[in-house]
Amino acid sequence: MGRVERVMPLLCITWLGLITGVVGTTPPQDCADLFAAGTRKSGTYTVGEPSPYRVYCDMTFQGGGWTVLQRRQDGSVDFAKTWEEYQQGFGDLTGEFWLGLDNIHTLTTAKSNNILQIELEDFNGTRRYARYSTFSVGDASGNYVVSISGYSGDAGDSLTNSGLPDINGRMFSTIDRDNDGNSGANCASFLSHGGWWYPPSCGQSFLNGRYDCHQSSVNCGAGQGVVWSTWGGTSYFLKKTTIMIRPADFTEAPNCSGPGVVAGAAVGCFTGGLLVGGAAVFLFLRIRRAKNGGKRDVGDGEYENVQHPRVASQRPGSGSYVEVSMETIEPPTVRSPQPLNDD
Ligand SMILES: [Ca+2]
Repeated sequence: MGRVERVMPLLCITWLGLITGVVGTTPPQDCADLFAAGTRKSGTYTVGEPSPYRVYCDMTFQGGGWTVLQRRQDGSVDFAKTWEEYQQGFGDLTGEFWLGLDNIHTLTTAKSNNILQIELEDFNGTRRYARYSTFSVGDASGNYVVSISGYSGDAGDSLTNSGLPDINGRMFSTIDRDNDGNSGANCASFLSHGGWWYPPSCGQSFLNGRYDCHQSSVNCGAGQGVVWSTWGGTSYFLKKTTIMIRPADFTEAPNCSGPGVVAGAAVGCFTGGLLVGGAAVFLFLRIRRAKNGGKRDVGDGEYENVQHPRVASQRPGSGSYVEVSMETIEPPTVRSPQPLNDD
């Protein structure tokens, strides 16, 4: 058996084993893991180990793999919720929702670092965004302290402006749990009614604020609605918000890990192995035949000519052949010396 024939099956088995081990047995921790495993359709999926939970994955936005933490779009869900509700999450994953602080903590600590992407849209249909290069949320025992930095975007930085508005290092607060840095009030109940990481000034961003503030019939004060103050100020109420994360080291996976692709690759690998193996066997036999003067080994140290006129007409060599070719070649006759005629 040729070297290639021996190596190809080993390569195939190793490759398939790696794919099966990495993709088939590792539970997805977030939407990026699902993307790496071949999922390309946006929607709700189960992630998490050892306690699974449902998330919404955006698999098309800027390369996909995004796990959505929050969405506002039509005011169908009231965000004036309690501490416990913000811990556990609320709303509809296919509509408006808050994923929940415990899940956000799990998500943001499962990977070494995550990018935070905030997509905003006003009532004119204009879109802007803010991106932060680091983002994580602590656990319940520390009131879900947020670590955030590295702004870029075109909506302005309403989260980590230096000074009082900076939410980095702040605990989470709700209408019934005042962990904010403002000693005179509870920012959540005083302003937006939504849960958030409020700094001492109560901040510049209220993405969980009251949704109905944009209506002229509703009397809202500054900072009470859905606000990103570096875009239009604290009374410019927005229509849509999406908060999502993705691991910082996320790279768009090559199309070689999906279940269908794995099956295709396995078939391709098997077919390729057959082709290479067949070619090697063919070459091997050709070389052996050439070495045996074009004759096929029929065992017991005997050879027979193949059915090929050029080979069959070759001059017979010395040795014991069983000639079954197109022409039977007689061994050279040795003329016996003629007896001398004594006559
Ligand atoms: Ca307070």
